Amino acid sequence: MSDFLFRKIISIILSVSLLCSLAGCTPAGDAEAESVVTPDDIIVVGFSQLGAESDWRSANTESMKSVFTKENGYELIFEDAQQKQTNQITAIRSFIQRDVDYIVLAPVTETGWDTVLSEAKEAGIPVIIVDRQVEVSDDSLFTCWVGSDFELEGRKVCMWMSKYFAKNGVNPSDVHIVDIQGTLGSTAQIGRTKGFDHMASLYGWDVVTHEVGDFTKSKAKEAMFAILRNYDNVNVVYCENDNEALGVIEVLEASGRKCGSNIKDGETMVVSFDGINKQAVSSLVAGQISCIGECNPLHGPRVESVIRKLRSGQEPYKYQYVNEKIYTNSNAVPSIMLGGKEYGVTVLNESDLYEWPY
Ligand code: GYE
Repeated sequence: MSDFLFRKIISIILSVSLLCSLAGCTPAGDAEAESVVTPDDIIVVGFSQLGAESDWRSANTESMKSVFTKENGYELIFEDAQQKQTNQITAIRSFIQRDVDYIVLAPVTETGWDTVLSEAKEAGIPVIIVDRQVEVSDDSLFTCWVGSDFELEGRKVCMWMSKYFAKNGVNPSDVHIVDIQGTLGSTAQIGRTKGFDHMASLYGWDVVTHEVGDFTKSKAKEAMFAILRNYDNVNVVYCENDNEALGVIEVLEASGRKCGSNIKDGETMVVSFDGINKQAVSSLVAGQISCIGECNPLHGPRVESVIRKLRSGQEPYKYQYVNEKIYTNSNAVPSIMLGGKEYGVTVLNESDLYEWPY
């Protein structure tokens, strides 16, 4: 190569590098040096979330999204099914097509999962179930489940009510209670209704009716309107989540009733589950809601710990239950005993609202 040509090539390379550094780009050679995490290191997680029907659901989604980030070494593919199982099945099939490393499923209802989970198993992709459970013919179709004991939640809230009534001289036969149920067929609804039916029968309460509230404020309002049109003796409303409780309170107060714990003096007691919605927790502190069974939505870290265990060759527990509290505004019932275990009751007040974690 002539000396002139060599100098020409060098000057072209130098000017391209200069232009690149001015424009902020780096020549291919440097790009490798800058990328600390290679695509092979990224763990791809497909998450099928059932919807966005409640504050609990939003907190659950946020918990997952805040854990499965690029900074933590993940790529999260998030699909919101808008309460439709068919959308969840489609999402799982797309995860299989994309050959993700893990599938996380928050199932809208318990049944109808065998086929698509068999396809995931066939593809060798572990499936982690969160929140509600799946009813399948072969439990090897999912690796493990993380969530709440919903029947225990229901029994705890009912036992709190029973002790509260006893403390305040209310006869069980004077309790005329309705159940505003969550999404029919979901584990949370099945468990909370089962806990309610068992304890109400045990205590001898008058169960006036069950109506579907679908875990939403609007549906719960419709249900409460229908109940007030058809019955005039209801004095306790068991809501299967906070969003329902807020709708129920609106309807009760619009009909001239006072929501509170003193049913002997004509108030209507409202109890609920979750403890996420700030307005609901404020209503508890104000006395409109008498008791909330905590339902913890923060499953992101729990799911990540399962994935870490699987990647280190450990086998996670098949069913992982979270511990949960009972919230109230009164120290009349400091604790309850269920199945030989004592559960403390947490009394909330104004100051707790300022640091409420959701
Ligand atoms: O209680 C409710 C949500 O499955 C535990 O679903 C969850 C329930 C929760 O819509 O707010």
